[in-house]
Amino acid sequence: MKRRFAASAAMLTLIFLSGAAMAGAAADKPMDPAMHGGAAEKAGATTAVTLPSVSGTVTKVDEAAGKISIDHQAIPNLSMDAMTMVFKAADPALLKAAKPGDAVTFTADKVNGQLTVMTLKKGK
Ligand SMILES: [Cu+2]
Repeated sequence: MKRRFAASAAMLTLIFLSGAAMAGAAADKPMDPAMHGGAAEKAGATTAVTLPSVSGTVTKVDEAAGKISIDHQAIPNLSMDAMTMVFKAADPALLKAAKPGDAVTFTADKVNGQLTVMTLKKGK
């Protein structure tokens, strides 16, 4: 009887150890969110590249609000005709390179319901 108990205890210890090892392996899996982030970044970059370039003239820059007004040509991806309007800047750094009167080429998209300038460069 005593021997049997010792054997069972050893078995239980083994089961416990392998169980712990498996739990450790399982815990490693959720440690991979970097893979998801990488995929999302790639998808975002692809979207930006496929947006049509639009010509326009900057009429106003509001760096504090992160907004820019552009007298723009038609924007096909937004089904928008030529007009002067305010856009949000996807990156506030975009506004540092722009001032009223500048001829610019930009891309725009709807982000969280807001019309947003995604890229902006000087010249037509
Ligand atoms: Cu517009």
